[in-house]
Amino acid sequence: MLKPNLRRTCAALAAGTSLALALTACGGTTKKDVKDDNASAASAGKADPNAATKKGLTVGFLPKQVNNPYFTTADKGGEKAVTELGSTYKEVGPSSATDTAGQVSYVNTLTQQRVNAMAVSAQDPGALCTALKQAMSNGIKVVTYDSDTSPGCRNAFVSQAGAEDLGRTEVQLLAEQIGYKGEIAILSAAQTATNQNTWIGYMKDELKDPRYKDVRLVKIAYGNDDAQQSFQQTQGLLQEHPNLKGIISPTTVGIKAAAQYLSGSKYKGKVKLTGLGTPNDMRKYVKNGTVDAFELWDPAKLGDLAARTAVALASGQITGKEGETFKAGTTTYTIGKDGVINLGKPTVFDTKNIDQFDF
Ligand code: RAM
Repeated sequence: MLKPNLRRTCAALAAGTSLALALTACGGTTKKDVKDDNASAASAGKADPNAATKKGLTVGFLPKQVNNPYFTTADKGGEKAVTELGSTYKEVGPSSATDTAGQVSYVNTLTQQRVNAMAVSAQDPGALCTALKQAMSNGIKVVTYDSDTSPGCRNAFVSQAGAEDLGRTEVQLLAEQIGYKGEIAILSAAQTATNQNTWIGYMKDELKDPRYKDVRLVKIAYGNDDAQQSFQQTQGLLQEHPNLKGIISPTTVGIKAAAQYLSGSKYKGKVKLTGLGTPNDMRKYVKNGTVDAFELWDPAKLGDLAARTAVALASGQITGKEGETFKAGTTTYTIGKDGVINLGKPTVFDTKNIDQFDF
């Protein structure tokens, strides 16, 4: 934490001079700082679970991508919670999920605007680190949600569901659908996305189990959370691997584009597709027989928890250390290893239950 007069100097620098100069002058960009990215960023201060929830704060949300319906729903959940808690919500962010430089400059903008806390879904685990550390050294609380950076670059990570659970269950869902036999592929988001890469790691591990001995992962393609690129990548997968039996797409943009392609092709119902999608995007493809089952958590609840975590950090009720607890709405959450807070379990959607969901 910077001394108050240094904080003022930093604020003046950030407001009046080039941001690069301000950032260098205010620390957070040295090699030494970046070195312990794996240590938790939980501040040395002690949490006071009984501290009052502060009002009048400003909480900035910075999703991977602003025009992605998944983030629209998640951030609306965040906005509702921030407003309910008596603080001000704002959202900034790039329109492409591969605009890492854009995300860095949005972190710097929020820092310059002196928000009290920010909730960030990282496009890339490393690229944002220096800017996030800069924010934290200016007293801003940093929560990652949906897609993490390194533990040392934020105070806490609000995870949508256990990463291991998500990776393994997607393989289980697809393997069941293809009768545990045949070639499969993954259609992911950006090649640098922390969340997708973590899930893919667990998918590969799950595939090592002997019950998948006849299932072969032939390719991981990247559609960059762009509808057109994901559509073309699906087409390319089928051309390159005519015997493909199934695709896992752990991204709401990817699974929708893949479903759209399959549904209008000779592969409809023959090449199985599962992964992470929103019920509203996927309803049509479940009903027309393109998709049997897929999964997701409720993005609005993720945004809600990210907002409540940000406010709890800014109020001093938690610091992000393992074992601390705090109340978000009616639920009490315990902070786990490396400052990770888990929202809960994902829901599997199929013809039987999809009409009960509207997001
Ligand atoms: C996309 C994004 C997001 C991911 C979901 C499942 O919208 O890549 O990060 O969590 O899919």
